[in-house]
Amino acid sequence: MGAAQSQDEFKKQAAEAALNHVQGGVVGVGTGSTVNHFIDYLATIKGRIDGAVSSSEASSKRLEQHGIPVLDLNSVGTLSLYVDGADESNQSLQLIKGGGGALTREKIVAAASERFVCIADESKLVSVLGRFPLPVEVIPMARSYVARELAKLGGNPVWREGFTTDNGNLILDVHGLEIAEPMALEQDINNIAGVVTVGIFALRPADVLILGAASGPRTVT
Ligand code: ABF
Repeated sequence: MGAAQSQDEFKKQAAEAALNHVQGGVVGVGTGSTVNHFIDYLATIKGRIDGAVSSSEASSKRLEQHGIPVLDLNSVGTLSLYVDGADESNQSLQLIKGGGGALTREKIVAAASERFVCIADESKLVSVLGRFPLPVEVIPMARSYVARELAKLGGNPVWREGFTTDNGNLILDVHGLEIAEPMALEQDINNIAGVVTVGIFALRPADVLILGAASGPRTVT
């Protein structure tokens, strides 16, 4: 089996294992290829849930294609469960997210959920966050200003040209960071005028990390 094929198998493993956390009600659903597998598995038990709150237009479309009702977060209040992927996780379940560009709505739904179950293949577990370029969603008119401020923090920001988020904003991907203090950096970047969301999920980390691997799925808490 090729590396890419096995990575996808590991994503499926984690996605399927996340079904064990579904206790009915309304489920918060993230974005990305691992979550796409979760949505497909969720469809096999859709009679046991009332619907989903989605973190992106892409996930909403996939949910609706399976006949799973997509509900407005404003109408459902606190969710008991949020399932989403990540680009990186450290051992404290602090994450880098946003490779798929959905970080703002992902962070909102994660914040509104009691339990955040992160699903990933084992390659996403790292000792120090930052090898994956850090996504930062910015208001278009502030792109250059925010880029200058991010450079002052030691990063090399690159505009994700040609990409607009579901919220009509732009993304800067910040290369060259070694994020030894994820919570501090999340707060520092949050405070830059023009930043909508930074893809560090440390102030609100995942509660459970399910990693797919050759030896089978394992849970980190
Ligand atoms: C999403 O999942 C994004 O925040 C993150 O970039 C992505 C990971 O993608 P994949 O599951 O395709 O590796 O939540």
